[in-house]
Amino acid sequence: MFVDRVKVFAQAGKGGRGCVSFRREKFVPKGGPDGGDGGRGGNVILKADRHVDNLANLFYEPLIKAKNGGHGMGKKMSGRAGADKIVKVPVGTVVWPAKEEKHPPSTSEQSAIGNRQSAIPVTDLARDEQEFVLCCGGAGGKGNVHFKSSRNRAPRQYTEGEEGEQGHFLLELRTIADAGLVGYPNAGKSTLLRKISAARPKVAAYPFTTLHPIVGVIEFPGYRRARVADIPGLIEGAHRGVGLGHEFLRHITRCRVLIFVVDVAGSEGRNPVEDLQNLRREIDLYDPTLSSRAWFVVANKMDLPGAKENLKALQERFPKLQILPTSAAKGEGIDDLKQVLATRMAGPEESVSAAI
Ligand SMILES: Nc1nc2c(ncn2[C@@H]2O[C@H](COP(=O)(O)OP(=O)(O)OP(=O)(O)O)[C@@H](O)[C@H]2O)c(=O)[nH]1
Ligand SMILES: [Mg+2]
Repeated sequence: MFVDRVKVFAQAGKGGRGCVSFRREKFVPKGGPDGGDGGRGGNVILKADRHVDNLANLFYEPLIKAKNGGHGMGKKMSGRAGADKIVKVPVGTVVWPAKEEKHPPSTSEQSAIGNRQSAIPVTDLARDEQEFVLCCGGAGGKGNVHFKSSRNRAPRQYTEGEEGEQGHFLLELRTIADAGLVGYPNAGKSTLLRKISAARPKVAAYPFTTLHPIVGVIEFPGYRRARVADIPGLIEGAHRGVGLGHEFLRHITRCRVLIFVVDVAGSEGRNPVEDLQNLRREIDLYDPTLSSRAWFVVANKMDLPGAKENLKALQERFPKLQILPTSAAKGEGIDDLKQVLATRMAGPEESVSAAI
């Protein structure tokens, strides 16, 4: 199962209680207080790991708890620290504060996650091995050694450990990629990705073959490389939830360039010019900063009848636009596409954040 959005409840460990104890030893009468401190509670830590590709582990275990600290002991011994809970998440995971709800969230709630609570993310784990302390463990309590004074030589005071931090969070994966393929179902996005990279997304003649994002890596001469994301097909009305909806556009929000793939032969009875206009509109409805992102068009299925005329119409309608004719099936125009990508990647890096 591929999970790219999940709500969790995280709770760090409580600190251990301080100890009340007195020194008892032969020949040391009234040895004084010697109760040690409690240990700190464990932290809940999120860690980005490139070997993890989605959030499915948290879907099944949406309650993340770290261990409590141990209580203090006699002879001034501190309690042990509670073990941290380290949760591995895919690189590109963005964390938001989420609405408080009864916990743990049930599986049906998971699928119908509401809006996030705030527009500012808690963290964005965009680098491999990046760590973030989501909830801090509570400090340990103080043992009675700390309460000794000239007036009170046998203190019975101690303090409890502090509670660990806790909260509800929404974790969202935003795939890390340099370029994203956007297009109607069956336009040939996955076929293209197979041609330009070693990725092997499924290709088939029915719509919505691709059900979750897949990233392919393209190697350019000189050890340069680009990551290209293939996402499920988009159709008109996606913003209303038609087809697989807008959900997957989240995975191209970090891309520097968007590649619009159209079936230029109109092999399914649609018009490529309208296809492109609809795709642009859907992108804009999802996020206007996404529609202002650098983009170009791949006119695919050039091997089919009618493609040449439609390509001309497309070029006339969008004279300033870069349009690359390809036939992914026949492997034509693939080198040009790689070349264009290499050039675009070599350009100045516009800073593209998670576009929040
Ligand atoms: N004739 C021809 N067929 C193509 C070409 N590119 C892809 N196809 C075919 O079109 C169909 C859909 O290809 P996919 O690569 O699965 O399309 P997709 O855009 O990834 O589709 P979804 O994953 O459903 O969004 C497959 O049967 C491909 O073989 C092409 O250049 N010419
Ligand atoms: Mg596909």
